[in-house]
Amino acid sequence: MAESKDFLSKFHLEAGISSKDFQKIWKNYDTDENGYIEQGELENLIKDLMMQADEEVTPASMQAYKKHIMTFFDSNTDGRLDVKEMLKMFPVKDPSSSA
Ligand SMILES: [Ca+2]
Ligand SMILES: [Ca+2]
Repeated sequence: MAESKDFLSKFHLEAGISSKDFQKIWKNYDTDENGYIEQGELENLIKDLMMQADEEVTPASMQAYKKHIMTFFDSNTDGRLDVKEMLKMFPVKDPSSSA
């Protein structure tokens, strides 16, 4: 995986989701509701994405995906994902209510 779009197409995210679905995803994974997806929360998200893609979840692949996501989506490199960064990972089709 060399590009962020490879990641998106692998998990069928490139087509975009509704802002409602984005809210749902966000609430689902930001379990401590602090406004950031941290490493542990990100692992849950990756696990679910991999299971959806019928991919075996191993510690090695988990590490690889985490690194990949952080490289491409953590644009301010603070080691966690905020809403803006998550929106790059889950492009929203109707951005009106997501800002
Ligand atoms: Ca959090
Ligand atoms: Ca960040």
